[in-house]
Amino acid sequence: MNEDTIVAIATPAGTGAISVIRISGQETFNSVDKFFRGKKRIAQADSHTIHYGDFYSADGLHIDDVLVSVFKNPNSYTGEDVAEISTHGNPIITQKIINELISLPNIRLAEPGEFTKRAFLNNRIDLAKAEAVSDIIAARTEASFRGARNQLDGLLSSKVSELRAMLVNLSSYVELELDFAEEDLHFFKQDELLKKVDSVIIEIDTLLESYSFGKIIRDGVNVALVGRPNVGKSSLLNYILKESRAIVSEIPGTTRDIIREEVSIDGILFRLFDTAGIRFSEDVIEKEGIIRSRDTVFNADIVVFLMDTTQGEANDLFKELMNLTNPEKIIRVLNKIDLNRNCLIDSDVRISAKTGEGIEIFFNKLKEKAIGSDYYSEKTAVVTNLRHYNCLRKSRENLISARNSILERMSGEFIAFDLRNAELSLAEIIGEVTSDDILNNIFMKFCIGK
Ligand SMILES: Nc1nc2c(ncn2[C@@H]2O[C@H](COP(=O)(O)OP(=O)(O)OP(=O)(O)O)[C@@H](O)[C@H]2O)c(=O)[nH]1
Ligand SMILES: [Mg+2]
Repeated sequence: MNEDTIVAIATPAGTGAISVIRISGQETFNSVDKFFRGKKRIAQADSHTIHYGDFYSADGLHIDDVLVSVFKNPNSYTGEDVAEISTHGNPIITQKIINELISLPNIRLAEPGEFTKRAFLNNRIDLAKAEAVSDIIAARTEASFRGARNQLDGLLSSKVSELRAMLVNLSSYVELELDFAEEDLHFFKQDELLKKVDSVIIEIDTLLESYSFGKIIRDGVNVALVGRPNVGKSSLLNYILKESRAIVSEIPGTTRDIIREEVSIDGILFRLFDTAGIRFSEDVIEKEGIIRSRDTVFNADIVVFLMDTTQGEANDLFKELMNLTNPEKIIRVLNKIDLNRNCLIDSDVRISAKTGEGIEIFFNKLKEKAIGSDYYSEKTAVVTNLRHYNCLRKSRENLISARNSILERMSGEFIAFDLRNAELSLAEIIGEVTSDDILNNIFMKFCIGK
């Protein structure tokens, strides 16, 4: 059990209809009772009940009428005694109440993520799920919310547990065999053992592959809009945003700085970067803008190469882009088809940023590049977190090493050692083996009160 009782505001700072203050730890109910006057003492209340009453300061000032929700250990979010005080949504009130509470001994302000950290330490949730709590709060699009929900529902955790069980089973057979080495007893033939290790590797590979998709649903996709001056990059940005965000003019070289805006298309977050048109220029400011355009291309997940029906094909620029980025990332878009429908310039999609023609097809191309074919279903475990990805890679390396030991007919000790390490790397994902450093690093990124 943790020594300290912790308190924090759990709702956003500022005014609202209601604010909630959350308290967790051994002193929770006694502390609240020092200031709360209701029909009964909170310490005597049943778990999962709500109590109306008044909250007074230590020197007898009426602060607010409040509702106190009671959750007794172990059936609470943290696994400890928890109370949630609902007040009128004013920071003056919540600040006063929190100040009164932390004036008591053994009660202090919570650190970021400390409630969830306690939930993890008290085995209320595993580490992957705890991390999903922070993702679910941070999710800004439908897809990232779905990904986090999927993880909080335990899809990744149960897949990982399943693989761990397979490995534990396997290494125990190998170890058992060692015990009977002198009697030359074999539970598995070499190829059988190999097959079992391979089946785990295949499952891990599927999870590893889901990461590129998982990263996109979690963090969004960076899209660079590039091309020669005047092809309509800023017009396209404005059309997508449905607002006149960037300056558009018939003068080539209008955009100088990178303009960055976010848009959600079918639940996926796209971060659009409108850039300066790339051409030879003597203008210092424009030149700097063009350097930035190239940087943006370099860092983009998708590069939209814009051409227009009134200018040539810009083959030289296209070649340059192919050197700056993976050609797979490029979508060639022909703009201004309203001006010349019979234009013969080759492209992946033809649009008009003026009339909106072809934009839906363009969106489909964007989604296709971002997430590929939709192999993902709500019921598949998806890896969205770099830490999990690295644990899976480590586990895979250990399995490859186990595989080599089997092929080289090494002693079972080596095989068992690798299998055990592969299993431990998986255990790290759900937090069965972790260091304090890893934990602190994870929960530091949470918001206070969660
Ligand atoms: N008819 C027509 N005009 C367009 C279309 N898209 C853009 N324009 C016009 O083309 C001109 C240039 O558009 P911008 O959006 O400023 O072009 P840009 O690529 O951002 O140009 P720079 O910032 O200078 O590199 C403007 O006069 C736009 O109104 C289109 O689809 N059809
Ligand atoms: Mg522009």
